Amino acid sequence: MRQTWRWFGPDDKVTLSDIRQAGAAGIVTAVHSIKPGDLWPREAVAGRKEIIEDAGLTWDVVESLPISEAIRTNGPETEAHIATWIESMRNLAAEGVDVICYNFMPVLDWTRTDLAAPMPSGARALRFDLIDFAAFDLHVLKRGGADADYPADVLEEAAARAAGFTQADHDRLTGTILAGLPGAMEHWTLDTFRARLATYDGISADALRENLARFLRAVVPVAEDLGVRICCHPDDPPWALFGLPRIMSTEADYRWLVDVVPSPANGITFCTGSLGARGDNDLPGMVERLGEHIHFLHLRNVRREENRTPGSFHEDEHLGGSTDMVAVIKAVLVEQMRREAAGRSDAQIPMRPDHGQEILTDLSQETTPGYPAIGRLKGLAELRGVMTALQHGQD
Ligand code: DNO
Repeated sequence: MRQTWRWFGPDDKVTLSDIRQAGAAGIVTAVHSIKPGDLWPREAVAGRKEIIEDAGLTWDVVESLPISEAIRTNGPETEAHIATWIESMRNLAAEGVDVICYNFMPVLDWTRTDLAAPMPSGARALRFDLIDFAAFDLHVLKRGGADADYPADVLEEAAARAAGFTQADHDRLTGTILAGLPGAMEHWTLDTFRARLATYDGISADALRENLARFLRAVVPVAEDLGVRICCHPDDPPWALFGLPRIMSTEADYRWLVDVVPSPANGITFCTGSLGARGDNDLPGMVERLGEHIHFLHLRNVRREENRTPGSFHEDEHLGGSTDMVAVIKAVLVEQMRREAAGRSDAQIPMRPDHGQEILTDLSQETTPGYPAIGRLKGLAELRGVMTALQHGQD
């Protein structure tokens, strides 16, 4: 596996030098200042690449080249935005950046209810609490029809919790859910968020799937010509939120993705943290069955706090949590051997330690939620240890 690290650009408090010291060889980044739908000019890509290479690293993966809401909803600007996305992809390919991650989550990217949940060790972790989330949806946002989306016991607990909410609780939850996380394309207020939700009225999961298929039919043939591999990130968490359709949550969803436009260019960002929040996703099995399509790996572990979907979970240590990380890594190594035997040039799959708990000096430093230096360094070191041990004596 190629060890990479997500870097948020020159303003990131975790520097390229820090990243080299952590032992990563590759960088995962984006030109974050350009908004979805706009072009990534070749000079912007080249400039970013130069900074990375000057630090002795390589730019291995784009995360993310964002998909505009117009493309997701098949709005009037769809065709123009798809054409621009393809142009940006050409500019990336011209600079030698050939793995591009994207996602197809409507409105919100990843979602948590707590950015600093205390762990017994003293660490702090990201957490999704289903009751807080439902309390927000039902009693703060007051979304029409929301009560049909939760079982009776969740409705009851959420009502009790919301009854005890102070204004500060409202504000904290609103900030965390609607504006707290990197990757979010826009920062919402309750009103702007309600208006955006309404743009999905009448867009079923099937309609959203068709919008993704339209995008793929246009993009994948060009990607294939350019030697670029695009890879869709799963929904996080992997189920419908706020009544919005979500279509990249399960093995069946990914099977659909790779079959709808079959091509070596059309693949998967396999995020163990996102997919692992569902107990019915068999992660090592998914790597075995879908492995040839995996172009990028996010390795992270969540601890499911209850045995239901949707449910509460928190981000555990990389080798802790509910997912058998060693089994996942073993399955990836088998896939890499298959690729080597087949002579594939992408035998080494880029991986990054995804997220990390805040520990040690992270606790006194303001970093991007989920992306502290030391927690990720520890995650990468543990994952590297597993890879090294499993490969020992095999070369
Ligand atoms: C969170 C991330 C997401 C992800 C994008 C991919 O840490 O995994 O923001 O980068 O959804 O497009």
